[in-house]
Amino acid sequence: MNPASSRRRDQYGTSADETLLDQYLRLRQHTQALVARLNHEDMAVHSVPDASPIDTQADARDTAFAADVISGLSARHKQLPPKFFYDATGSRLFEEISRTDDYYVTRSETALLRNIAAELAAGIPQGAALVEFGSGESAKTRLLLDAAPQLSHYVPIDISADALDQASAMLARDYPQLRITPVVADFTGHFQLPSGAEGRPRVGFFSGSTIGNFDGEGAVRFLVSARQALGDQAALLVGVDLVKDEATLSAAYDDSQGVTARFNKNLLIRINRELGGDFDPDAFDHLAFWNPVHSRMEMHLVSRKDQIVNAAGHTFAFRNGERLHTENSHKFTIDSFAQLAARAGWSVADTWISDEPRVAIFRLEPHESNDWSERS
Ligand code: AVJ
Repeated sequence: MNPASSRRRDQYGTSADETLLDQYLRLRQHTQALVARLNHEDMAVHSVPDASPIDTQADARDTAFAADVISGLSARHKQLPPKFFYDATGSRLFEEISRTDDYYVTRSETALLRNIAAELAAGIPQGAALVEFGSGESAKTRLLLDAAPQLSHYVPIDISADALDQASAMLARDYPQLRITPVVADFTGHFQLPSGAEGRPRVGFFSGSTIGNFDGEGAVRFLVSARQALGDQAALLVGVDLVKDEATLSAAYDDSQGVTARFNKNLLIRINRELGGDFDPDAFDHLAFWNPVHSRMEMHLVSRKDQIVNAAGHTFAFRNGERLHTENSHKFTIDSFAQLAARAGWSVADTWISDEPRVAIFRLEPHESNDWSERS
C-alpha cells in the first residue's frame, strides 16, 4: 500500500513528501496514460498548445556559441555569426527594429504578402505542410495561414526557443485545426524536418530577407538543404531585400531611435551572461555601412579604446578603433537572386515586388534539369 495515497496532491498526483523515485514513477504513469490515448499520427506530431518545441541540439548549440566566440574573437578580423543575436532579448529587439520608421524590410514585405496572399495560396496543395525557416514571432505567417486554410501542418523552425514557444502557443490558440510542430534548430547547419511533415506536400517559407545573412556559399548550401528537406514536389517562398539607394539602406541599419545599435550591442551582453564575459557595451560603437563590392550592408562593433576583455575562459585584446564584424545583410537584384537559386537546383517560378522601398518575394520550384541528371 502506498502511504502517500491519502495526502494532498497536485494535478499530476504528486505530493510534497514523496521520494524522487515515487514522483518519477507517478509522472511516468501519467505520461503513459496520456500517450495511450493518442493515435498513430499523434505519436509523430504534437500540436497541443503548450507542447515544448522539439529541440535535439540544445547542448550542441551551447558549446557552439562558446566555440564560435573563442574562434571569432581570436581571428585577425574579429567576427561573430549573426545567428547569436537572437536570445530572448535579441528576438524582442529585432521585433522592435521592424517597427521603426527606418527599417523598411518587414513593413514592405508584410504589405506585399498581404497583397499576394490569395495568389500564393492558390499554389498551395490541399493538406500541405508549411515549413518556416526563422519563424520568429510568426506575424507574417498568419497572412499565409488565413489565405490558405487547406494547410494542415505548420512546422516553424527557429534558433530562439523563447520566440518559438510564444509564437507557437499563440498560433495554437488562434488556429485550432492546425497541427503545429515547432522545432528549435540552427538551420544554418544541416537540418532535418520532424516526421509531422512527412508524406505530404511541403511548402517552405523563408521570409524577412534572412537569406541575406548567409555568405554566397552559405546561401547555396542552405537552399540545397531546403530542397532536400522539402522534397521534389516542393515550393519555396523566399523574401529578399533588393539593392537600393545607399541612404535608405544605411538608415535601415542605423535607425534614428538607436534600436539597431542596442540589438548589435546585445550580443556582448549575451556573451557576458552566457559565457561569463566582462564586455562593457558602452566601450563599443555601433557601425553600419554599405559594402558595394559584396552588395551588402555590414554591421560591426567598434572598440572605443585599447581594451582587454575576458569571455568563455579566454582573454582578448581590442585596439582603439578595432572592429568586431557581427552581420552581413546581402541585397539582391532579381537576376542575382535567380542565379543564386539556380546554383542550388531551384528555378524562379514567380516574382513579386513590393512598393518602395522595394523587397521581393520569389516562388521557387525544383529545377527541371534535376530529373534529367537523374535519368542520364
Ligand atoms: C532578420 C536577418 C533579416 O538582416 O535585415 C535588422 C536583421 N540586422 N537590423 C536583416 C537585422 C539589423 C535582419 N534579418
